[in-house]
Amino acid sequence: MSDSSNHQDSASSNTKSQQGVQVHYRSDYKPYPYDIKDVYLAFDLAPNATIVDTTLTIQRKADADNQAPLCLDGVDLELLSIAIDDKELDQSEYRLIEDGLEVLNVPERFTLTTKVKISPDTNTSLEGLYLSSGKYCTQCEAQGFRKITFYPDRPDVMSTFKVRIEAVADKFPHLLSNGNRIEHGEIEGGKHYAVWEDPFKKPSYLFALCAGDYDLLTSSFTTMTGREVRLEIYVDKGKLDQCHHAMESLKKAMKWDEEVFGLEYDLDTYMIVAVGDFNMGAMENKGLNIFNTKYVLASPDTATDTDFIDVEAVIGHEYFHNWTGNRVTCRDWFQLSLKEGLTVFRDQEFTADQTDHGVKRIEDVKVIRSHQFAEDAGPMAHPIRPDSYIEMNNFYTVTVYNKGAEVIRMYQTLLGRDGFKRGLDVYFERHDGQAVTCEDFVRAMEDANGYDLQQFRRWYSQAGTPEVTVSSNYDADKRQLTLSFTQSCRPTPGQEDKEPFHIPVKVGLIDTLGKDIELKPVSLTDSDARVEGDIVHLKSAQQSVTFDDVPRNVIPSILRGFSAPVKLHYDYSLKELIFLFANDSDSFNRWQAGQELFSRVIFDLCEQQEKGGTLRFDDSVVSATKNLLDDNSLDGQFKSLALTIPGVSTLLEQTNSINIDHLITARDFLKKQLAEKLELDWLLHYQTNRHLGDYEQDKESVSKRALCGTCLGYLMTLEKDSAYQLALKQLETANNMTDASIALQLIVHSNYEQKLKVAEDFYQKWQSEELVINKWLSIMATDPSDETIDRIESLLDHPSFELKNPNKVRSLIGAFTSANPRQFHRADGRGYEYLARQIKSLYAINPQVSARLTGAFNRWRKFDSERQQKMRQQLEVILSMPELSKDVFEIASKALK
Ligand code: B3K
Ligand code: ZN
Repeated sequence: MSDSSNHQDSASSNTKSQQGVQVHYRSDYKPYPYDIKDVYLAFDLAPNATIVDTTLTIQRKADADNQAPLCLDGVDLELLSIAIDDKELDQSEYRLIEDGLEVLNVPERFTLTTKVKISPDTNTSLEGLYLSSGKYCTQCEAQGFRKITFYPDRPDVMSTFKVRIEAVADKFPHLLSNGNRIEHGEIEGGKHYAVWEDPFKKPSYLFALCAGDYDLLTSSFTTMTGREVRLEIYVDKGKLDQCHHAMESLKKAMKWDEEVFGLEYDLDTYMIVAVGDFNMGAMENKGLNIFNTKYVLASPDTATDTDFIDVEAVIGHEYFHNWTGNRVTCRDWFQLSLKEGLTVFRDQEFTADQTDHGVKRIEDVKVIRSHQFAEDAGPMAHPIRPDSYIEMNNFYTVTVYNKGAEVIRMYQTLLGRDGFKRGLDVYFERHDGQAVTCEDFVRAMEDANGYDLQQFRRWYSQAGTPEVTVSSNYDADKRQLTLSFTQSCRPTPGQEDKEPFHIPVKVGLIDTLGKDIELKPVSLTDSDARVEGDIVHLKSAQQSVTFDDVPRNVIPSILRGFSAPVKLHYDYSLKELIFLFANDSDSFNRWQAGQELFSRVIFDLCEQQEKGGTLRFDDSVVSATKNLLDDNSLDGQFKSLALTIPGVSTLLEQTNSINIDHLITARDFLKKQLAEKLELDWLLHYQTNRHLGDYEQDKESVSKRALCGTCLGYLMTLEKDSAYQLALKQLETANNMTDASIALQLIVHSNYEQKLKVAEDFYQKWQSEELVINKWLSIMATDPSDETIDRIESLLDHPSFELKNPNKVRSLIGAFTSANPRQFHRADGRGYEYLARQIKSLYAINPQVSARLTGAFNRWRKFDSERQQKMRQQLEVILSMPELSKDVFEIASKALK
C-alpha cells in the first residue's frame, strides 16, 4: 500500500498497480476534513450540453488540518467556471487531477461555486445523469454523482440538497428530484422549471433527478401517526394499467414496516419512476425511487406469478431502505452490507409474511446455494464487509446482499425476535441521521441485549463458506444420542487461516413415527456446545452435544430452516433421507432431504458413467417422489420446489471436480426416468390442478399453476407428441403469463419439430411488450440444443435486441451464460468465445453490465483441463482488450490470479 497520509478518499490517489488501477482499502478510512452544510444544484437540461451550477456551503472541521486541500471527485465533467465566495479562481488556485479537483488554500468557511457541462445523451454507462428513451434519469450509487458535478462523493458526507431543474416543457413536463417541490413555473423559450428541497441530510449517492413525459398513478397512505403521504408512480406512456400491483405493494410495505418495526415514512410524498434502461433492479433515492420497469410493471397477461412477487419484494426493499440505508447510512462503501444485508433480510421477512414462510425460505436458500456458495469458493470471495476493491460496483454481490441477510437472520435466531427488535431500536436511537459502520450495528445488538457477539463478528471479517460435519452416536443403555460437530472453512484469496465461527445450528430429533421428540440436552464436559431451545451454538472447531431420553432409531434433522449459511455434511443413508423427505416437520429440511436424495443419485450416476455400463438408481427414489407428489397435505408451491431436481450450478458447488458432460447427462437421466416411471401420476396431477376458468391470483391458484408447470416439465422430457400437444394447448389457451411462459419454455427447450414456429408466433404476439420479449429472449438463449449458439448469435441483430439496454443483455447473454450450462460449456469452446466477443462489444458502452457478464468465467478452475484452458484463454483475450474498463479488469484479473 502506498502512502495514504493525505488521503481523503475523494479524488486523491492511494494505491496504484502497474496497470494504473487503484485499489481502495477499508483500513485507509479517514474522515472528510470539511462539512458540506448545504448543496444547491441548478440543472439546465440539454442532451449534449447539460449545465450544472453547483453551490456548496463549506466549513472546515474543527479537528482538521488547516492546510488540507479541498478534494472533490469529478469524472467526465467539463469545468466551465469555479469561484470561492463569488470570486472566480485563477488557474493557479486549483488543480484538475485525474477523476477530480483540488482547491488549495481554502478559507475555514466559504461557498464554492462550480459550473460544469455534461452530456447525458452520450452517457451509455447508465451511471450519473443519462438520457435514454427520451427521458433524463440518474443513478448515483455508488459513485455516479461525481459524473454530475464536483463533489466529495462519499457516503459519510451528508448534506441538505436544494435542486432547480430547467428543461423544455413539452418534452419534459415532469421535473422531479428528492424531497418536496417548493416552486415551479414557466420560463421563456418554451421552457419551465421546478425547485425541490429535501429536508433530510443525505449523501450524494441518494440524489436523484428524473425528467420526462410520463403517465402518473397517484394514491395516498395514512401513516400510523395520521399523516397523509401522497404516493406517485411515474411510468412510460400507456403503461398505467400495469402499475396497480406496484402501488398496492408499496402500501403493504409501508404498513408492514410500521407494524413489524414501528418505522414510519417521513416525507409528504413518495415517488417511484420506472425506467426501461437501468443497470440493476431499483434504487432507493430519498423520496424518489428509480426502478427498472421489470420491478414495477405487472399485469396477469404480461407478468408471471413470480414477477408479481418480485415486484412486491423490490418495492418493499427500496421502501425499507428509507430507514435502513437512508436515515442511517454507511460510513464508507466497505460497510455496504450494513444497509443491504439488513434490507434484504427485511424484504425477505416481508415477502414471507405476504406469502408462505416455508416456500420463501427455500427460495432464498436456493440463491445462497447456487450463487453465493459459488462466489465464496471462487476468485471474488470476500467477507460481507470487504477489505478492498478496485471498482465498488463489483461489490454489489450476492455475498454482501444475501449472505449479509443470512448474518442478520442469525442475530434474530440468537437474540429472538424481540431481542432483535430491541437491537434495531437502539441502532436507530443512536444513529438516526448518521453514516455508520457494521461495528456500530453489532454494538447496538450487543448493548440492547447484553449479549456477547465477539466471536459472531467473524462473519463480517472472514470470507468463505464454513463447512459443518456432524456424526451421531447412540448409547442404547443410557438412551442418549450424541451429535459431534466439526467446523472448518477453506482458504479464500488473501485469507489462508480462519478462526471458528459462532454458528447457530437448529436441530430436531425425529422418532420412527415421524414425530419430533422433546430435546433434553445434557451437559457432559465444558467443551460441549451450549444448547438453547433447539439451537446448538457451535463455537469451536470440534464440539458435541448429548441428548437424554432418546428412543432407538431417532433421525436427527440438522440445520433446520438453514439456520446458518454453511455447508452441512451428515452421512444419512438413502432410507433416512427418504424418511426425512416424507416426514420432517421442518419444511426447509423436508425439501433439503429431497435435494440431497436427488444430488446423491446424480453423483452416483456420474460415477457410473466414469466406470462405463448402464445407468441405474434405486427404485425407492421413484416411490419417494411419488409419495411427495401424492401428499395432499402439502401446498403446490412446496411440492413444485421439492420435486425440482437441483440445478447444475448448485450441483457444481457440492463437488470439487466434475465432468460437466456427465453431470448434465446424469441430471437429465434422473429427470427422464422419474418422468417415465411416474408418467400417469404427473399427468393426473397436471390435470387435477389445471384451472381453466377465469384467472385468479390467490395463493391456491398460484400454487396450482406452479405444480402444473412442474408436472408438465416432467412430461415434456418424454418427447412424446401427447406431451407436446398438452404444452401447445396450455400456451394457446393461457389467460396469464405464468402458464404461457412455462409452456413456451418447455416447447422451445424440447425437440418438438415446430418449436421455432411456436417461438416466432409468440414473438409476433408480444413484440410490443418489452418485458415479455425479454422473457422470450431468455427462453431462446437457454434452449439446451446445439443450434442455440448460432441462434443467439443472430439474435444480436434481431429487432428485439439492443446492446445498450441492460435488461436485453441480461435476458439474452446473461441467461445463456448462467442458465444454459450445456451450451455455454460446449466442449468446442464456442460458448466461451461468444461471451468474450459480447464483452468486447460492451465494455466501453456499459462497464458495470460487462463486468457482471465476465463473472461467468469465475469458476473456470472447476472444469476439466480442456475447458479450463479454453476459459482461461478467453479471460486473457478480455484482459488484452484496449482501454479495458476497471470494472471488467478487476473481475478478469482476479479470476486469473
Ligand atoms: N442500492 C441499490 C443498488 C445500487 C447498485 C450500484 N451499482 C439498490 C438496492 O440495493 O436497493
Ligand atoms: Zn438495497
